Amino acid sequence: MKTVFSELHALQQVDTEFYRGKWVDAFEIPRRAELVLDAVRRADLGPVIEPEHFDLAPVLAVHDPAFVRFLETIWDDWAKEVGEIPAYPNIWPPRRTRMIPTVRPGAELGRYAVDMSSPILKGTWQAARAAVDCALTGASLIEAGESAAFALCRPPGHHAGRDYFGGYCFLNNAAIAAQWFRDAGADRVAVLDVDYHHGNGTQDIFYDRGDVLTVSIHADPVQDYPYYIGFADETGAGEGLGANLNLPLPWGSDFVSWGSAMDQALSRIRAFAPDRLVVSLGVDAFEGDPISRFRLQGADFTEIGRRIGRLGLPTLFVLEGGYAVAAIGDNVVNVLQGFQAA
Ligand code: OKP
Ligand code: ZN
Repeated sequence: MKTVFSELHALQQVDTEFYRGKWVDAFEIPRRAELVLDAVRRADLGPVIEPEHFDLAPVLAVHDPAFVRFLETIWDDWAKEVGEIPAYPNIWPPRRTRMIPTVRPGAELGRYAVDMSSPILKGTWQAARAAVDCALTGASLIEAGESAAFALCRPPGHHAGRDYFGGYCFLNNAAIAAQWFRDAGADRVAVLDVDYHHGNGTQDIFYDRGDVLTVSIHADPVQDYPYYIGFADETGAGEGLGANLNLPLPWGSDFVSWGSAMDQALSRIRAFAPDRLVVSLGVDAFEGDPISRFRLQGADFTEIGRRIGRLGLPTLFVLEGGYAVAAIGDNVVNVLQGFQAA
């Protein structure tokens, strides 16, 4: 299968992040993408191609226009007022706040950010757009007849909602691709999120829709990020009732429990009978991940790929998290090779 990759990911680069009350070495670093790319090349998975450039229409098909405009312009506004340093929120609107228009950059940041993990830099918009281009180029390969593609996206996307960003994510690459499949003629699309963290942004975007099934296997939000969403009783709303499946698991889960959650996920997807599958491929369920607490082994990722492959669906893999830099490449490639061997 082809891998779609853009060097522009490196424009999103910080040395530190605020973690448990301290500034520590950043986890979401450019090296992650470089190591995944190296592993793809070493494994001879297939050609690595540059993305085509897409206009904003597919982004605006899932994200709020004012939010998109904010992402596009906030760096300039911030840099003018504060200087060329990473833009972080330090104030948030409390509950019951009237969402009147905000003007000053600090107010804008708090309005759209859900946490402090995703600073806006000079190149953030360009990097986020390039990640979307990778996802959409992968989707268009599938539309052109390929059975699968790998969008090596960075920054990741699954925590970005209709009008918010956070968790290292700015634009929701997987959701944008899923909607693009719909607009290209697919009647039903499923998104399977295997990242350790709940795909809250993707859930948010499709929550009231019955045409896009969202399924996520993740750490129990009682214990881990994103804390406020991702519970099993969130099953969708309105037309989307029954089209969201959350499978939270406790810290320490290994592939015995993870694998049986996956079987539930897969049988739901089979019953939904989608025309296309988007996989939010985070590999931070790995035992050695520095910010996660599941216990998947390298070989388990091969089995994940194999089970996804047995669905027999045209499948777009979109990279999300995974922070054990020594293993991230192998874990991602294991999924893709498992898929191909299915
Ligand atoms: C992004 B992705 C946990 C701190 C979490 C943000 C995590 C974002 C993960 N104590 N900080 O889903 O891998
Ligand atoms: Zn994650």
